[in-house]
Amino acid sequence: MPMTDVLAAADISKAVGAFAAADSFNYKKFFELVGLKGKAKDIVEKVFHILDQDRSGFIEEDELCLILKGFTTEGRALSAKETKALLAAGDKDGDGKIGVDEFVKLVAEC
Ligand SMILES: [Ca+2]
Repeated sequence: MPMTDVLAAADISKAVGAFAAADSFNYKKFFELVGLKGKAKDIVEKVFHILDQDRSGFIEEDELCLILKGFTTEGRALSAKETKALLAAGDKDGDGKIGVDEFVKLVAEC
């Protein structure tokens, strides 16, 4: 499923564009701009499953690094620092990856 089936293309473009500068990524602001803030759980879960590109049931560090590309091919890869910070924010149980429930919680924090 393309991300544009779930979120508006204009919002995705705006959100990804807002963090084009290196090390500028702010997940709270990003999830707000992309239109995920306040969305129903099933919508957030759909987004999670799109970002889980290998369908492992988790967003691992390599997928997290490419989270912006998961929204649009025009997105940049996150830096190692940004990826670690996002993982630290989302990985509530400390297993080194983000599960669907953790992702829902992370978005709800925005
Ligand atoms: Ca995965």
